This record gives sequence, C-alpha cells and structure tokens, in this order.
Amino acid sequence: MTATVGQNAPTTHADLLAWVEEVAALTKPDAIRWCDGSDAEWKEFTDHLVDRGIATRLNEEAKPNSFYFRSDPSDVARVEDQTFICSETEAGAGPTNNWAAPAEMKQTMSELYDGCMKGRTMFVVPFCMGPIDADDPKFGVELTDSEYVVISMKIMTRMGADALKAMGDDKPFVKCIHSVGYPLADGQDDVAWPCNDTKYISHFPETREIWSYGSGYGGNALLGKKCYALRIASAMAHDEGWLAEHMLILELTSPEGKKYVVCAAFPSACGKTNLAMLEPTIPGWTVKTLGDDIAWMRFGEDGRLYAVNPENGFFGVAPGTGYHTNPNAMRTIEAGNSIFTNVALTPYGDVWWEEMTDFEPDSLTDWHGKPWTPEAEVKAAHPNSRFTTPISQCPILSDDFNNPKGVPVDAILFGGRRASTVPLVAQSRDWNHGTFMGATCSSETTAAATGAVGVVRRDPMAMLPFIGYNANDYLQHWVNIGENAEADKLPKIFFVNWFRKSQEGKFLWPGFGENSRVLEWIVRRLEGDAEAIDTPAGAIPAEGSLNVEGLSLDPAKLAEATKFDAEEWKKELPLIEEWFEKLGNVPDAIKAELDKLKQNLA
Ligand code: SAT
Ligand code: MN
Repeated sequence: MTATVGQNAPTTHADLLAWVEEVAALTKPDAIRWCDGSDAEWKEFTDHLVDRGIATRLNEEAKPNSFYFRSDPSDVARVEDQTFICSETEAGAGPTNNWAAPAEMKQTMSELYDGCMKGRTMFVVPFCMGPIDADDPKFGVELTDSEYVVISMKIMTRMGADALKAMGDDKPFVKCIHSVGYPLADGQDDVAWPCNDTKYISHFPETREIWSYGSGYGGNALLGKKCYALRIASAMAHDEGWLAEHMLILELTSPEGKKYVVCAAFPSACGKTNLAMLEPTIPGWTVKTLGDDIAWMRFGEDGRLYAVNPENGFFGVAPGTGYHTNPNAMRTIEAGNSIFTNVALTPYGDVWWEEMTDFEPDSLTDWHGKPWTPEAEVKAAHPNSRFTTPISQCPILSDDFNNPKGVPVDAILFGGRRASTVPLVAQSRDWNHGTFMGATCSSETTAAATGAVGVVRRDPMAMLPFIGYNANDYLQHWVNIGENAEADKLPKIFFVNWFRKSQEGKFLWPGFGENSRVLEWIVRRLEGDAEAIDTPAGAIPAEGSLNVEGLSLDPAKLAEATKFDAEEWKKELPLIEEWFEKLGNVPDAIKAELDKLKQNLA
C-alpha cells in the first residue's frame, strides 16, 4: 500500500502523500487511484458505472454524454441532524450548529472508517475552489470510495491534474475524507447506491478538515460544495477578512451598456437558481450569470469587494425547472455532459421531472425505478432530485466567470418568501442596517419541506445550516467588514420579497423575468436616479419609480406589493426579538438596528 501511494503518486507533496497513506491504512481500500480529471477518465468511470448497472446512459440525442442515477430512497438530501461543527470549544460552533469535541468525533469516525473501503478503490480527487490562477487559490483533496462523487466533482470543481500541479510540494489544502460506509467482502456484489444508516458530516474548522461518512448524496458527499466552500470557507473568511456566502452572482447590463454585479442570498425554495439565470422582460437589459449558489467576496486593491464563484457547475433542484421558469438552465443541461439524480426516466431514455413541461408524459419510470403514469399518486421525480451540469455550458455565462480577481460587487440582495409584511424591495440605510436585514432574513415554509406550511423561519443570510462557526461571531464579522471598509466602496444592501400575497391569498407580483424590473430599480438607486420613500424598514420605491411599462398589473396590487405597513411590522418585532434571544449574543451594532426599528415604528 505504501509503495502504491508513494511511488506511483503524481505528486511530491509530502503532506498530501503522508495523509493519503494514513487514510488508506485506516480505511483499507483494495486500490488507490489518483484522479486526473481528464475526459478519458470520465469516460472510463462512466462506462464502468453503466456496465455495472449503477448508472444509466441517457439517450445520446437528447442528452449526450449524460448519466442517470437513483439513490437509495433514504439518502436523498443533506442530513442536518448529523452535520457537526467540531470546533475546539462548544462556543466556537455557536447556538445554531451541532457540536462535538474534535478528538471525540475523530475517535467515533475512525472506528467507522476502519476498513470501510474494503473491496473498493479509494479515489484521490485534487481540486481547487475558484480559478486555479487566483492569487491565493484554495485547494482541497477529497479521498472518496464513490465514483459518483468523482464524476460529480469533475463537474462541480476545477478537479484533477491541473489543481494537483498547482498545489506544488507544499501548498495548504483542505483534507476531505468521504466514504459511503459500505465495504464489500470478498465476492460480495455491490448495490446500486451504497450508503449507511449511520451518517456523519463533520467539519473541523480550526484544522480545515472535513470527514464525511455514510451518505453518497449532494452536500453530504461532494465536499467542495457546502462543506468546504461555505462551512470551512466561512471560518477561513472570518480569519482572513473576507466573506464566504450562500449567494448567486449575476451581472446586469443596462441599455446604456453599463455593467452592475449583484450577489443575492435566499433561503431554499425562493427561486435563487432562476434569478441567477434570469431573462429580463424589460427591453435593453441583459443578465449574465456567474454562479447560482456560492459567492466568495474579497477586497480588491481599490477597496471594493470582488466576488468569485468557487464552483464550476450547477447542482440544481430539477422539479420546477423548465423552459417557462428557467430556459437558460434547460439549455445548459441540454448540452449534455451532465448527471441526473432521482429524477424520472422516459421510455426514450431521457429525463423528466415535475413542471419540466406543461404536460405530463404518458409513462415514465419514477425515481424509485417503478412504472409511473399521470394517474399515479406519487411524484415521478423526488422533490430534491438534481441536475449536475457544467457551468461552462450556460449560454449566458459571464465572460468574467474565470477571472481570478472576480467581479466588483455593486449590490447585495437578501430575500425571503413572505406572504405579508416584507415589501417587494427595500434599500437599507447603510451597511449595518443591511446586515440587520440579513441577520433577520426569514422565509415561510413551503409544501416542499416536511412540517407545517407557512411558518416563518429565520435564516440569517440564508446561511443557517452553513455557518462554520458561531453565528453571533459571523454577524460580528459582517459588522467588522463594514467598519474596515470605506462606506462608499461597499456594495449597497437591499431586501426583496417576490412572494407577498393579497388578502385573497394570490401573489401580488408576477416574479420570474419581471423581477428584472426590481433589479432595474436597484441599479437606478445606485445611480441616484430612482425615487424612494424612507420607511423604518428601508427605502421603498416611490410611486411611479418602479418601471412597470408593458406590464399588465393592477396599480392597486403593485401598491400592495411594495407598501410598508407599520402595523404589520409591529407584529414582526416580537418575532425578531425571539430570534435574537435564540442567538443569545447578537452584536451590539445589530441590536442597535432593532432598537432603531422599534423607535421608528413607535
Ligand atoms: O445537497 S446540497 O447541499 O449540495 C444542495 C442543497 O441542499 O442546498
Ligand atoms: Mn444552496
């Protein structure tokens, strides 16, 4: 084993070699394979997966070079109960994360890892989050026993030989260990989706390590994504003075040809991927996308914040994605080279999911592998079924996607799904008020999740499950970023709510492409040429300042969608207070914003 690691390894990085050897000694794989991320390797792995019946090759005409997987029905989403921040102290993980002492968690997981890769190959997957030619590239290496993970990492990150080469002999990297937890005895047949009932997704923020066990799915297993690019990176960002955020990045060009960059954070089920790839309905405006999920924002030499998308692909929720909601996502997928998980399969060898088309196909194979017809009482695709697709295929990808310096951010949006209270758009007075908007970010639960519908949940900066340290320290970090920067160079912060409803329970605002009108108002505000009314909740569009030309919307509805209602906000106060009590140690600067809100409402 030692010889395999040392002599055939395509690197002389001593720390990496020693760690691979150590993990192999513990997990005891049959073989070790260093992955180079090449197309030949993709072909070899996907052929092998198809030959063993683990993946289905989709029809080449419909989805070239694309593959379909069905997970174990129990392994379909992130497992937040089993996700841990193992900081040195419990306070380090804060009131919003599960905590375990690092040594104890390592003991527990080492027992699970002992021999867990028997009968399998351990793949060594070097990757870089963000452009490899960045000033300070952020490397990682994932050791995994899942080929599904390897091919997914090829789509989602800059993975393979180039990343390994750039790591040189001694560049630091995040050590990511992943096992599905399903060793194979001699001669034992594999299953289509190996996993284990016992699952742990553990993060060690101080030592920049991630240990994952028992799941093959998405954010539990593709460790570059939420685990690294948000939880570990948020801890790095805290130490290094930047921001790692759960935000899309889009570039908006006005009819005058001026470019603006907007980053936006939304809790799940608010249409974040759709906004990232929006097709504006207003003439002369264009949107290009840089990312749909994660933004790393660092200060440039000019004192402005520059955003980079650390990822290299989209891992999007399939149901609800169609030509009517997100044509650019559809075009990205159609180019092929993609992976589909837990969607439905058509007799033609293509994929389908709810709301992809405005009709339901006559017959499908559902995500359980069972025959399905429109009469069926179950959904054909799992609500959290996914497409994994290269961002380079997105027809509206920004030219700056690979720019190692990133793009200067003009505006930050926080959003949520609220039937009442929160206006369509409001601009914060300043950075701390904007941070308060982010800290109190809330959304109503939808039928997509289990539990009661319509319950308001707080989700600070849409980061609740992704803050890799104490949430109060995270909010303080946002305040510090504002204190250490020149106010006029910082992005302006806005709050948006596409989901306000009338008394009759109907959406007041049409949403989707029409949200470009709100983006227009936002950039007009940046230019100082859109009129607003100051309210305790921020500056909202003055009558006539939101461009509704060509939109057939009842003016009374528009007024209701955009209005500030003091009575509604008075009811919001105790909810915010309750949330701050839960957090326990909210920064003074943010508490001061709550006091201001109270005074202004009185
Ligand atoms: O599974 S992921 O964490 O990658 C996606 C999500 O749940 O937001
Ligand atoms: Mn996300």
